[in-house]
Amino acid sequence: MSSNKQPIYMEQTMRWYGPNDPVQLSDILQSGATGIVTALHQIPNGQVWTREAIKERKAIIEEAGLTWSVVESVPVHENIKTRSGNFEECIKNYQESIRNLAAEGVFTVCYNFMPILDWTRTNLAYPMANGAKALRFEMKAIAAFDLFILKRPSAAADYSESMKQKAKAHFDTLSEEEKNQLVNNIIAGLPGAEEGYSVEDFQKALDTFKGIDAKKLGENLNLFLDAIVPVAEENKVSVCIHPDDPPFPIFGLPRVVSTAKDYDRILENNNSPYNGFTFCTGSLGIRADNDLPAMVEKYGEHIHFIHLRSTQRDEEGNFYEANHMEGDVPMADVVEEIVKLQQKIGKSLPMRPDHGHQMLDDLGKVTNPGYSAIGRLKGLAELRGLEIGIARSILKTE
Ligand code: DNO
Repeated sequence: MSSNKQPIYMEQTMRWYGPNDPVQLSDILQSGATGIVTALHQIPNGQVWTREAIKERKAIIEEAGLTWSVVESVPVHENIKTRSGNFEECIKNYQESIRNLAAEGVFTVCYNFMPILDWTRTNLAYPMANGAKALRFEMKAIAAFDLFILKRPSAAADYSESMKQKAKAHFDTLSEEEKNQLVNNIIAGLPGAEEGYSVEDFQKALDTFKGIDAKKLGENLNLFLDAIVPVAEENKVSVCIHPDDPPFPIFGLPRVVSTAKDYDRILENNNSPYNGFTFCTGSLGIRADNDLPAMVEKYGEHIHFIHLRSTQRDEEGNFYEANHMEGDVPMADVVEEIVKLQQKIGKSLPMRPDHGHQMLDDLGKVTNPGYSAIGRLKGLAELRGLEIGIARSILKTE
């Protein structure tokens, strides 16, 4: 990098849940973001995203002065994950959606391969010392739901004796209302999850994964990619898998996108430049064994989309969403690697400040958990400054 060269910065984006999102496109414009991350949430999982539907959404975004940068997500139907029922038709439809997105000029597609539940939290309003509210995942609440509400047949084997005791003690303190709230938080579907379940349906859904361990699910992911990546290549679409959130098994379900080893397996099977990752620091950062800056360095050319947020974990597997610059994620080190990567590949990568605390005026509003405006705006402002500072200092020293 020579000192008179302009640094390449990340493309700043924000997630927007579509016309029903309480955060409007005009609000996002004021945040300074230029890109939108969205999905056609109205289309049921497994069905084709038509060119008309894509075009219509794109026009709304462009009218507001923004660009549709990334799809998050084209959801992967559960039948694809279990390779049962009409999975072949679902895969064909997925291929068609990729073609249609490319035809309408949208070239980055995020997805995940988490069985049944997308991201999961137990508390959506965990109070911070300063009065803001954060999302939290608490193991004893998960265990209480699993053991005493869901009563999953093999649940007892999945928790230590001391966790079972904690879960029981916790469960006994919960009012009926709090129990319902916990059930809702865990299985009714957080924003973007697309599917929600009742307790009964949830157990039925779990049963469809009987006999599918991590090895099998990893194979099913590879088979899905065998069908998808060639279509992505043909249409110059980058497909980028989001890591598991949390990145460890829950409710006996297998996990296959939680570690660097998982990344290796995904690339070994389909080593295409169009096959890559949504690098989510908040999800990956829950595991102390994930070295995030090293992962950016190693997998950089396969990172097509970035979620920047931080989490604070403890030994027991509990975590909450910390301020973007605090918690366990070494944010400055991660951003430094991203800055270097972008100069190396000569490309700006789309990034969104992921989640944010519910704070200030947003405390009195109905918001999508994790996706209120002000907390994300604060995160974006901090990340923008961090990136500029790092890029300028690297330019000066090289
Ligand atoms: C949560 C998000 C997830 C994620 C999907 C990706 O805030 O990170 O909803 O978008 O799992 O497919």
